[in-house]
Amino acid sequence: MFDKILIANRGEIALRVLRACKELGIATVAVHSTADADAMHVRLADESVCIGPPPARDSYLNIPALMSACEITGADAVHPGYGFLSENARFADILRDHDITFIGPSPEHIRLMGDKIEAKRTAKRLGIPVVPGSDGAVTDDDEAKRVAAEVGYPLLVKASAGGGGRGMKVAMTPDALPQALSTARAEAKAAFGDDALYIERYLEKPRHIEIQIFGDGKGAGVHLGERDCSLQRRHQKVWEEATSPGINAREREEIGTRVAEAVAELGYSGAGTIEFLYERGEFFFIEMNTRLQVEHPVTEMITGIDLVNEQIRVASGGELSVKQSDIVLSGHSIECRINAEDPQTFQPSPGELTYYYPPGGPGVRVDSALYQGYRIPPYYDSLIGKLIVYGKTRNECLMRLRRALSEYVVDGISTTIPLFQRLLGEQDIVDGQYDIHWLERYLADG
Ligand code: MV4
Repeated sequence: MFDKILIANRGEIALRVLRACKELGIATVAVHSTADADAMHVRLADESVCIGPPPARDSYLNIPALMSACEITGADAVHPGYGFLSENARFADILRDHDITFIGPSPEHIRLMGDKIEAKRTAKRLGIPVVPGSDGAVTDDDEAKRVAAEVGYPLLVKASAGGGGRGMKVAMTPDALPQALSTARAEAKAAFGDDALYIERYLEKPRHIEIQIFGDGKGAGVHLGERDCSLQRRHQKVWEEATSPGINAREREEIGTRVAEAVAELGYSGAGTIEFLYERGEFFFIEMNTRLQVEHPVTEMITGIDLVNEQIRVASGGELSVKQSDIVLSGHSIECRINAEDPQTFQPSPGELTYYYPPGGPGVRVDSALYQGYRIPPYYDSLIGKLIVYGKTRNECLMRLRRALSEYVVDGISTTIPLFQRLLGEQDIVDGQYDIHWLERYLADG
């Protein structure tokens, strides 16, 4: 097992990782920018190192500064959290070259899944259903036209280096294809320095369902059920739940088994998420994420498994604590992302927390690094906490969520708490009847 882990992140996820380390008896190193000197993850860590000025590219994304922090503290492993360097294969390479363990999959698996065309080809080879579309990259407009005619319209042009909604263009009809291709190609070139594109049939009203997986890197693979992340705005998830109210036990078992077999076959190590679009009883692979995700707690709540503890065990060469038959999904969990934003306009709202009172009681978990008097800096993303509730049934979960939101007091800044109170008054939400466009339609209609 590791002696000392450096946590290359900030905010609630740095604290989440720190908690797992403490429970394992592993010493912790926090890193922080000058803007985060007063942050909770710094206060609670055994040691801390300032790694640069506020902009993330100069601090949390600054690989030389992080390597120096490892060197001076003698950390033997790095946990990247999510975002920042969590899916940076070069960072994983450099750590490997310095005999420091990256708590995550191999750089090869990160690289493979970062290339969306290669990821899709791999998924297909492993027997995972994919969205019908081009077989790999489309290199010129004539080829694109031929493929498009077979795939059918509407279709979507995607950037191989994209992901998370970046570099996508819809073409509703053949007339719109040339424009979609040239815009997508120019944007991909500018944003990623890679203009490889591929084509997929456009699914019009799917749900976004992702499956949590784990591999031990030695041929074992398990799944921990799915999360429904359809409620999002501008590709930012807002509300996530496990299990999905949109699929049944047979569908869950079937896709889960398929995915776990693929993970084993791939020799994947650590936590990962396989993302699907789900429409009319069918799953279609879109991407794989090779990191711990923001919404991992809902899976922890319904499985009783500590995902960060498992990541650390596996990265240190241990085995998973569970086999597939030990994993039982029980009850229901919902996560609301609490952002420091105006709940109507979504404008960021940094500033000082003049009063802070988080909810508690049965089935309530708050993952945040907030405390009364803390000043939320303006430099980073606006996620300041996650309210996670658990219930034996979805209905109990909704009742608890309503209750927990009514207790939650955050003064001095605006938060998205009122948005969740509004959502709980909507029949579609109560019924679990929503797709990936539901929230944006709701917000547009006032
Ligand atoms: C799609 C799609 C419809 N059809 N692919 C957006 C994020 C990226 N991970 C994939 N995305 C989509 N891919 C096909 N073939 C619709 C989306 C999409 C979406 C997906 C998940 C959650 C929210 C979304 C919002 C808009 C579009």
